[in-house]
Amino acid sequence: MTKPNRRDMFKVGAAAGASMIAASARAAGAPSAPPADNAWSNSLGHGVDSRPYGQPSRFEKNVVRRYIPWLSPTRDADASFTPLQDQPGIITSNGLFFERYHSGRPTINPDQYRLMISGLVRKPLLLTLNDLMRFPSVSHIHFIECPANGATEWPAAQVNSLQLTHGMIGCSVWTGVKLSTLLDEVGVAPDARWIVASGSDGAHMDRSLPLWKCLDDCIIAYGQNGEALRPEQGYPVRLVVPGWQGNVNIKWLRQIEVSKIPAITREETSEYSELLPSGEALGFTWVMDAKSVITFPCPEKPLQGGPGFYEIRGFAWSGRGKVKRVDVSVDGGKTYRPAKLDDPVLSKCLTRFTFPWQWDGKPALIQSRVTDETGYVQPTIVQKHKFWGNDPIYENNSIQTWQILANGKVNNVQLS
Ligand SMILES: Nc1nc2c(c(=O)[nH]1)N[C@H]1C(S)=C(S)[C@@H](COP(=O)(O)O)O[C@H]1N2
Ligand SMILES: [Mo]
Repeated sequence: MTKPNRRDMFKVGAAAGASMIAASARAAGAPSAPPADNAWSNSLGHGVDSRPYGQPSRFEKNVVRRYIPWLSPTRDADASFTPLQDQPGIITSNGLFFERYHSGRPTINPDQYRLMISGLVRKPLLLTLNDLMRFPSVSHIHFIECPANGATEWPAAQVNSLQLTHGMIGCSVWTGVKLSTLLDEVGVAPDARWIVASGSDGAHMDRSLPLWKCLDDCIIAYGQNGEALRPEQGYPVRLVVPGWQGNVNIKWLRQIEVSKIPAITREETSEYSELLPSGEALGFTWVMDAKSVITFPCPEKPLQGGPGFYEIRGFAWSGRGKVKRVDVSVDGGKTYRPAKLDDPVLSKCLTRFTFPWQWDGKPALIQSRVTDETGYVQPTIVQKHKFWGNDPIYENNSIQTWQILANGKVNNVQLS
């Protein structure tokens, strides 16, 4: 192999750089001097005692969770959405992680917090938060997605916003104790097959989970992205069930009961089962199937600066494991080319992808399509409708189409 000389590399870099710079940046011309001093360069800044708990720049004040006013009659039984259009990497900031409450967010004093592990066990436990923290711990990055993410988009493209069509997902570093460690400690009876996890909010939300999943990768989490769980996410303790529907990730966790059979609650049978066109109903749907979405450009982030180079960016994820590949189409799904996956690519975790695009300034239909490590390929909405019918609520993981207009604006559209 011949070694490229420095001058050649510089030339290649310069050529590639020039072609990548958008028209607006070129218009500014070659620099003749460094940027002028502004007020912030001519005075002392704020001291280290001015903000014991940090805040985003005040210029980022529009980057907030949002909700859809018509989705629910009350805010304490509602959802707010993560602003994915402003999330640069795979980690969702704690203050921006979507919220889903069935009866509002309780305020729990950690000194009074107790977690009970009971049922078909040799030695039931009642743990304080400190007791819990003494167990061997793990720290893993996983997404949590509500299966109602994208619900408004089942019948048609209804909401012109990435945040509101895809924002019921967040991805965090969850730190805590593996549920298997605690189940080991209490000694599960040989005939036990299920657990019921319940929360201490007003809804006392509870969910049944098969024991095998609990012994596999579930975490009783108290840490989130370098600090304690936020109250929104279940402070002081939540259950994290990697890759499975958001609703089983019980927040404000107060009890794990081991049993032989699942406790069928009203919600599990009426809300989280799906009636299929065949007349049959899917009872337990747990795993979040693979999904991807382009986060730039999107309705909130149009193309600014005319034709030229743009990096298409997005996220892909799968509840069944790792993302294997992402393909991007700029012609409404007629042809696809592979996107680049950004490290790290982790199991049941957001994966970032990028795709270089020379936009010719003409209208375009852009899409991303993920394939996960099991070989599952993200379906189109037409394929989804065939199996699920036209008006389900949950599990809309269909390919998203963004329509780029000649002026750079972006619309949410559905192709039939
Ligand atoms: N105790 C309790 N746990 C709960 C809920 C709740 O209302 N109460 N909502 C569930 C639902 S439906 C989802 S999608 C996730 C949302 O997690 P997040 O609010 O941290 O985003 O929490 C789940 N855990
Ligand atoms: Mo949910």
